[in-house]
Amino acid sequence: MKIYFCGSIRGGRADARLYEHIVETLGKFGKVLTEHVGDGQLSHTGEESDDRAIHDRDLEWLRQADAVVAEVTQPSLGVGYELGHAYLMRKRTLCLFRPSSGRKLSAMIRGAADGERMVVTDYAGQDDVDAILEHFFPATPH
Ligand code: 6K6
Repeated sequence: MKIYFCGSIRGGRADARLYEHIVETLGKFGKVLTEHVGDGQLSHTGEESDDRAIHDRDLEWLRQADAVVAEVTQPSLGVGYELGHAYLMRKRTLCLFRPSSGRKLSAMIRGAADGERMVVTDYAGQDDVDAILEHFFPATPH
């Protein structure tokens, strides 16, 4: 199972520690292709790198992914762009949103959810992540 994780980078790194926790937990369910998004040391400017190379590499990883998980509380153009692509690629997608942030999730994300292929889950924080992921990822036979 290849998992593409999305979280804000240039949109702001306030939730970076939470992303780190989600990426770590996702490791139980498969290979996370975008581990750098959960790097707590990464600043909002991202590493010095070529933007086109980042874009093209990320879209290629997205194509390869079996599932997409996004933390969508911190608004990010890049995450929204990735989710639009994931939707058109018909990827199984889980969006995690924290209403306690005081924000309201974009209608273009919540309105895309069908509860099956595209799931939006409201949650309180880090302690809920494990149970939500257990529920989203079907148990794999050993
Ligand atoms: C290299 C290592 C860490 O960061 C970098 C350079 N920047 C990016 N590298 C990889 N993916 C990126 C980078 N910047 C944005 N993305 C993708 O867009 C990630 O997959 C995130 O889910 C999303 C964040 O978008 P912004 O608009 O918040 O930056």
